[in-house]
Amino acid sequence: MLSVRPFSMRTAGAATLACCLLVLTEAGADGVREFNVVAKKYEFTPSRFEVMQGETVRIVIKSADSKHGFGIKELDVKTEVPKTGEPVTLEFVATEAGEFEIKCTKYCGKGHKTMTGLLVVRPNAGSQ
Ligand SMILES: [Cu+2]
Repeated sequence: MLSVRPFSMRTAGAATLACCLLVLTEAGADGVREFNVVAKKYEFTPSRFEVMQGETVRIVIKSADSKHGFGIKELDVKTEVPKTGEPVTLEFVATEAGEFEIKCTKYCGKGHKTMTGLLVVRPNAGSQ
């Protein structure tokens, strides 16, 4: 069950949220937290990513329409997402706890500026 998308719907209610928190306790079998993301005018789906500090995060992202970008400035993470729909994989370690804004880094039209997401890195209990 590695391809479960724990944070798929932005309309998630309380029940779904409780379920998500359970999922959050299990990283993938290889210790990597993987998310499959679709970029589409003008949103990322899912758009919110929650990981634990110290985890390796793998984002596999593809576009459903035009060229997009996926960037987290504070973490020096940036990639282009081609319009062909070819998935792009990026991987980084969430060394710092906090909330980091995700932005589309390629101009993709009128709503480009609103094409954002959020990476939430929860602190490890022992690290504070
Ligand atoms: Cu854009």
